[in-house]
Amino acid sequence: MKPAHTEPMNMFGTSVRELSGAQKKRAALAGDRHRPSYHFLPPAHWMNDPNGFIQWGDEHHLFYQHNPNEPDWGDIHWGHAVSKDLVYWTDLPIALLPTVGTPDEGGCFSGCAVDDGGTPTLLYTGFVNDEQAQCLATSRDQLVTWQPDPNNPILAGAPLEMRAEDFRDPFVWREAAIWYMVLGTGKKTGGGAALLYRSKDLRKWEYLHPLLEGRLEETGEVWECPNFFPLGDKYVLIVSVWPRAFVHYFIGSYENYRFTPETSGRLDHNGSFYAPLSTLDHQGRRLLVGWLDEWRSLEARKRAGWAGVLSLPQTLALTAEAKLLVQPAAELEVLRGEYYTLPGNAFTGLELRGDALEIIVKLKSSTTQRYGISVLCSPNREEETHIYYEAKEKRLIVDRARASLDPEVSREPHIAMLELAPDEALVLRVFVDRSVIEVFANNRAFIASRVYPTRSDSLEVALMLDEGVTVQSLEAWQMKTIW
Ligand code: DQQ
Repeated sequence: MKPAHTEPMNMFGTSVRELSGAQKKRAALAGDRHRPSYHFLPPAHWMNDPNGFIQWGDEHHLFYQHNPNEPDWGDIHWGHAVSKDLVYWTDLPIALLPTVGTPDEGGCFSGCAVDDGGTPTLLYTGFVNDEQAQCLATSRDQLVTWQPDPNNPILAGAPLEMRAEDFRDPFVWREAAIWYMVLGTGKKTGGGAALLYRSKDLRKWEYLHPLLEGRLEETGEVWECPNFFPLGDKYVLIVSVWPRAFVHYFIGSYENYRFTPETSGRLDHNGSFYAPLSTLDHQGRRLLVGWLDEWRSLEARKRAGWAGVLSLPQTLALTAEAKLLVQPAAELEVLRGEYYTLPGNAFTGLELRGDALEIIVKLKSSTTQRYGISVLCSPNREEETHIYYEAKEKRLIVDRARASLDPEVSREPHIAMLELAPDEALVLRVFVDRSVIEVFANNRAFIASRVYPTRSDSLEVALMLDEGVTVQSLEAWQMKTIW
């Protein structure tokens, strides 16, 4: 059950912060069989990147790129929601909106939130006439309403060798008394770059140098939404590669304000996870959330009335080999409802059905090339989504070729690289939430995907087992709704 929020009530008996209009919009869309039931998404219309993710007091604040009038990108505002546990969210009023005659007239693009000596402060990119410049806003009422700084933009103009039209997405942190910021951009000669700045007051910024520059053929044209933070005894830089392609990370050392990557990899190869944003919570955990885009046409989105979902919150850590360890946040376990497990080892078939499930399955193969699990299957198997490991190619796949009878939705497979040791079992932790599939494999590979089954009975779960595969364990839960 949704925990009661203890918030001040107004004379109408509703929370002074919560928007009753938002609840009505949510109620109107609740019957949509593709609308996720335990993932965060806006009351209606469009969301893209998460923004300003911060724990403030005992609450987590989440902002997001939001078009409040259409299920399509455009007229970008900052939507806002709050949660005590990263699971149940309450809508708050829109935090930032494009304002005519100011540097964010064309949209309030991505950014972050910081605690400036007790003052909640947002740093974001304002967009006007193809120019991008950095802006700031503060709140005087505990993060409910936000006032853009009268001196916006606080930073305009990219360094000469960088693309001024791609100069965005501030990510800010503090070292001793000084603030540091990375911005995403691209070099005029080609290749993405993350630029390092510093400031004493968050308002006057000095450019230091590129924190890292990428090679066009390896990591694309422009880097968006950079994140830079310590993890274990290393530092991590995460960038989203534009034109929207993949999410790349670098792990390395950081000394004298220079970052030297030692390893790198993809957080998402070609899937639905994009523009992730991290934050450090009060327990010292590095949390990460990303945007899960749609894979259907504008017409389909208009019929639905909404588009875009937030990923489940993840925690990041480093493996012994200095690789990224990606796990769903432990808080999500409160959503587990009715429990299912295999009756012993005598495996005969699954009686597990549902479109809001968490499944943990451990499979061991001696010979088989492909093995895994299928979800959202119709009884006659004309719709089915396969999630499997390909031993030879050393990769994990969400295979959408038969996920939907709708001819208009995307069927491309989503892929993550995964190399299992010779005697290592495949451990899949799969979250199914209507049109969302999130897969965590062996704590080190992650895929987010979207599927749109058409049949109301596409609810079955089946194992993909050939000779030589044993099921070491299978546990599953029906997941409770958060809305
Ligand atoms: N989306 C935002 C930009 C960001 C991009 C605009 C990434 O700030 O670079 O909505 O999806």
